[in-house]
Amino acid sequence: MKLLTSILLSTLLSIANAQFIPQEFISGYADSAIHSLELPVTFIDSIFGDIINTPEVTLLKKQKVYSGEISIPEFNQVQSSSLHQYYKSKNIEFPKKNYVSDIIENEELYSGIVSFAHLPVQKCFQNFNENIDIAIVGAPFDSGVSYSPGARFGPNGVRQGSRRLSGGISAIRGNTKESKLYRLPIYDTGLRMVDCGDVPMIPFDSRIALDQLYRGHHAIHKHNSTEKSKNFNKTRVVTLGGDHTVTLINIKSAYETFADDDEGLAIIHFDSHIDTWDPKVLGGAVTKYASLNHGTFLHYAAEAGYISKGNSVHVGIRAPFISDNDEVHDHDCGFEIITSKDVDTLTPRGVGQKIKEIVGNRPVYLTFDLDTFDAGMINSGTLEAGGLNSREIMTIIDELEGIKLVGCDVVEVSTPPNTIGNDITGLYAAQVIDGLLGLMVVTELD
Ligand SMILES: [Mn+2]
Repeated sequence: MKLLTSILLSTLLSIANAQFIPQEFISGYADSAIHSLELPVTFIDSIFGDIINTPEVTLLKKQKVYSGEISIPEFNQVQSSSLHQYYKSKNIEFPKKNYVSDIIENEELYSGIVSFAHLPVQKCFQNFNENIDIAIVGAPFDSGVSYSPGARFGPNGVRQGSRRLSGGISAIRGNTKESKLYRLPIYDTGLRMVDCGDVPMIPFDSRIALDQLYRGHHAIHKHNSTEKSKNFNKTRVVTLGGDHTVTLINIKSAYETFADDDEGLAIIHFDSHIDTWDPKVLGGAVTKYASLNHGTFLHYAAEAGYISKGNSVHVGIRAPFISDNDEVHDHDCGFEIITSKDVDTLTPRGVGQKIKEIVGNRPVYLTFDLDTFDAGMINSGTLEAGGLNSREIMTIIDELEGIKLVGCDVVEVSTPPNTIGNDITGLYAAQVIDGLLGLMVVTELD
């Protein structure tokens, strides 16, 4: 019994030792010689010493020196290295607490209140004496969608996707070294480009919402351009959609501002769908109100005389026609068709050249439905397989260098909350706008 008690007691004591007695005591806390050692300051200590030299680490270092594992000269050797001397002589001097110039001027690409490509934010619906060359504006609206909603969040999604656009020179802008786009720093040319924010659009009644957008565009078009702009007296607008219905208003306002005759604007329409559907076929069988939607707006634009017939083209078409009459009706609205498979045979540069032949010298409005991209790449209102990739699209857009672009939009950018893939969708949409801005800028410079 006595033996058993002794074993039990010694077991308990060893557990107590392991768990409750400080490590310092076990490894020689009592030895004041170790504690009184003076350690030299190393290179790493001089930079990160406050962070890494906890009491435990310091004690460990002293033990290693005391045991002879590391010698004081070895410490000194590191200390006297040139790097260490450099950092010692270049100690950070923090600015005075009232100094804020770096905070005001040096915004990082991932910080700040988000505008498109970090452009300055301007109140464009007022202060009409302030000149603007190119204005970005959001149209957060998706009440005209036949399939999947979410594009009301598109303007925000595009801006989020544009955060790494800003100054700098793209390595691949322009398709040849002879192109004026080649190495053009489009955000830094002296043209005044601003982000006007969004036109608030009510979600409950498309008629009210589209009228709000019209008045927003009309207000922006009241601004004059700066002296830097060679060919345009008025501000040109780039709209962030929004479902494709908003393009009817974008074209209407651009037509009223820039059409130089009654012939209408040449329309370049990137999309997987024709969007000229007869309203009696798509939506309008219910009410007149329902007849204007994201699949019929180009019918109405043609009916209103905004489209230059024979000078307009769809690019990327592949979705099914609804009726046998669709192609005939589309041609009556003024369009030629370049399908997504035509990109295989013509090549992207060939597609660009064909588009330029079709639009000629007409003033051009370009509208880009994000579903031109292949379904696997982005989120949009009506995704379709068999689409284009981003490099093909960038090449086609750059090939359009020289067209008279009076306005443009990127629409059907579906980036609703809590949805996977929003970052890529926004990034692709922003990249298309970057290309379109290049086309708007390149013709205005000496
Ligand atoms: Mn569309």
